[in-house]
Amino acid sequence: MTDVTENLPALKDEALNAIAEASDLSALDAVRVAELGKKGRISGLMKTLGKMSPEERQEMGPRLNGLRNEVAAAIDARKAALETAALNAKLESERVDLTLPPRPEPVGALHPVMQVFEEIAAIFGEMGFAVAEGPDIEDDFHNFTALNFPEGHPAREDHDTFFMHPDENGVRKVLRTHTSPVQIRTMMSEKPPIRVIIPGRVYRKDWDATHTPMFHQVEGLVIDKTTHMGHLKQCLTDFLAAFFEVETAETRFRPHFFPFTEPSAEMDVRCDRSGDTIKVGEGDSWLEILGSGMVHPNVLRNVGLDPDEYQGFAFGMGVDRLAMLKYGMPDLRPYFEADVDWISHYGFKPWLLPSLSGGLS
Ligand code: 2U9
Repeated sequence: MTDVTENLPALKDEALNAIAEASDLSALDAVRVAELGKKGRISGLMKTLGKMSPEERQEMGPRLNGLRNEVAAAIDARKAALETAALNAKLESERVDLTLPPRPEPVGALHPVMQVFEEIAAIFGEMGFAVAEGPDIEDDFHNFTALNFPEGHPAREDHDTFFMHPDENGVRKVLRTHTSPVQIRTMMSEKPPIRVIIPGRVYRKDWDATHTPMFHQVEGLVIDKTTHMGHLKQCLTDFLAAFFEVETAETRFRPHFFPFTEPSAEMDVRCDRSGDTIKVGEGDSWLEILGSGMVHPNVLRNVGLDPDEYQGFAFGMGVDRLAMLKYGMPDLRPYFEADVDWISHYGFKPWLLPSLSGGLS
């Protein structure tokens, strides 16, 4: 035991010197391992405590503990000093030169369809609507059955709709053909009053000059006890004036049919087509702009709402076409071509979020 006792001061000096001389974090860690690691020198001495007589242990225990703590504290202090030095060196080498000219303008921009999504959300947000979202891959119940689509409706055919391969039970999921399943999900999970809009991608087997197999919709839903067709008309008329950034818009309903609304109506907006671009809010022409109606009693029943107590309206609009109309884009195809020239011409700065007070576009 005398050996160890006599050597302890030398061992301590050696360890503290090695710590002081460690010039970086990895050298310091090597000292830590050599002294305090599992097979380290001080750890080895600690292990000898078990074999000592009680009297020896009483003396050596506190001395060895003290040594270990002192060395550990010296390592911690050196580590903090080295870390501070490393950080300072890094800050020094990474100093920002504010006199450098800015980088060239980025060519990327927000796609007009995304801009129009933001604009529509800003307008309806101001009217008290929340935004809801749901999955692109849906089941038959949410996409068709709950929405009062009869068996044998053309949209249920492979010809019009993308179906996934059947699962182990033979059940086929579907790429949603509209965002309406999200309204079903909302009505099943939230209590009226409900005011939501749903922006999203939808999929149909259409592919020609004016149709793409994936396109973008915004749908909306209001459910309470008193909302009627008059509210529907004013809500959408106000929306169109705000969207096309005109004082007032004039609209008219044309009777239509959808399985999920009764009565159903398409809405036209007064416009001027005499020049190169369509001007909303003036002129002698009408432009078909969106579809709408009062939520069908069967749809309310399907989500567990009593149609004698609750009622409301729904609407849907194609966002790709709205973007073409508002921003004078003549062709739908470049939307999906990732053409840098096109996006830098028609795109928007992503940090300029549209708002009614700050300006939509
Ligand atoms: C529920 C109840 C009713 C959503 C509606 C339309 C009318 C409509 C089209 C516009 C152009 C789709 O993109 S488009 O081809 N949509 O005309 N959509 S009412 O009605 C609903 C939705 C959900 C539960």
